[in-house]
Amino acid sequence: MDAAGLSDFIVVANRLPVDLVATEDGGREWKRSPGGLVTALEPMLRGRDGAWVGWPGIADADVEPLEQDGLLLHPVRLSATEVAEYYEGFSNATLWPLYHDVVAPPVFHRTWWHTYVKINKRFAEAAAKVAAPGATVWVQDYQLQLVPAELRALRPDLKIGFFLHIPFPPTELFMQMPWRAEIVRGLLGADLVGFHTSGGVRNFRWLASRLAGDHVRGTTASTGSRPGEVDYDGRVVKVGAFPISIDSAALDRLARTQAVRARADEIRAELGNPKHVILGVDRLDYTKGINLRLLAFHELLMDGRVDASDTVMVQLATPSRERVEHYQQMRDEIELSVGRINGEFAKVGHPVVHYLHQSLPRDELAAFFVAADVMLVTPLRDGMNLVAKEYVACKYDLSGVLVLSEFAGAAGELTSALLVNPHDLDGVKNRLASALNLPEEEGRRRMRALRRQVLTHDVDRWARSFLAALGRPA
Ligand code: GDG
Repeated sequence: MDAAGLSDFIVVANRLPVDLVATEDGGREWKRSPGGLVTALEPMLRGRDGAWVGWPGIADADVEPLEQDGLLLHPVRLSATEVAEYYEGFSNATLWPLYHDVVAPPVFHRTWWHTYVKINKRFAEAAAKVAAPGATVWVQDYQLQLVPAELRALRPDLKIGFFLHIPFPPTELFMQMPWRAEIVRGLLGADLVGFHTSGGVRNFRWLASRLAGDHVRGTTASTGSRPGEVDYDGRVVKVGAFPISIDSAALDRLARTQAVRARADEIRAELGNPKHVILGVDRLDYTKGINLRLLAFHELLMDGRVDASDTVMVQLATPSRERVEHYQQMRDEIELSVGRINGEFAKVGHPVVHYLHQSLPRDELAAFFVAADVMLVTPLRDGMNLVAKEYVACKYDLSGVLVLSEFAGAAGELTSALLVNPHDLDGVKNRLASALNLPEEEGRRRMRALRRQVLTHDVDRWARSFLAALGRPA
């Protein structure tokens, strides 16, 4: 922070890195949300007069800016209606399904769009107010796609980066969006637009020349790790792929601790010491393909290819977006499947599917990763999928087999996983069956290759490469 209280490096995200939560006595307190993004950016923010602009997670909360552990937090206020229209509506019922290959039908509401525009302006104004002259501002994700252009209009002196954490959709799908040109122009307000994969880069470059037509003078493709360029409105906008990752070394260390290893043994014992433990860990979201993996498991049991007396499946499903209608329906379907499988194959005291609709502490999650023989990551579409990388980081003894959807961004890097097309149910069944019977030596060879990738490409490297491309070496 300089003498005027302005910051030199600012992250703008829908949520602050801490959540304001209601306490039992009717008060409120801050609770840290231990996301990967915070872990990655924290050292850079702290070392550089950093600030974070975001919503504190509670509607209608009037909160003054605050400093926490050397990091300045600037809360953006949202009313209950704004949360319903900008966040639950346009972000999570329009953009989320549209950007995930319309696996659920996106809902287009003009009022939601108007609120999205209004709130994006509010975030841009908040960032403009706290940025020092020439500061770097890094805008995060699909909730804030109009912020780059709004911010540039207010503060042309700033260096603006934007990163999309979810897939950028195929051009034909994006063209369904009634406000498609506005969104593309919003993103082109940045100096650098980053995606997880080269597919996202390609889609965006095509849409930029198609939709921001008159202002685009030409585009060059990205090569290797060098971002491509779009000449837009007399400026050069860089567009590149930056696959996000995790704090791999920290997770590897955590998994090796005596406490986590002992807990992993205990989990296996609690599950009845089966021969095989299959694990799924996801936010409860329809993009994650939870029901189809239950279906594949169910059919393998019915076919007699998997034996319920020596195999259990554990599905950890973190509660998510419970007020959005599609999520309620999907939860019902998943819980029906779990009940059906257990109804047919469980014994008293020995369920064959263990299902938790809960959020677990980080150490407990690491213990589940250590305990699992097969990890099933089967999204229909996923920007990256950090769970796949977390599993690999926890398998320090080279045990464990990762079954991974081709439609997760992570598949581009984790090529030694058993890759699967989640739309092909027989394919998923066969992959799961081969994962359960994989020769040990092949499993170790695959896991060694996966770990080499994950341990050398961590989230710190991701943040540094993005900021270097933006012209602000970290
Ligand atoms: C979006 C994109 C992209 C889950 N349950 C618990 C828990 N988790 C943690 C996981 C992981 C994170 O949540 C989930 O990250 P994913 O990447 O798997 O999925 P999204 O939430 O959909 O994230 C995605 C990501 O953004 C980053 O760019 O990879 O494609 O959709 O870290 O471990 N953590 C704890 N308890 C739980 O119960 N502590």
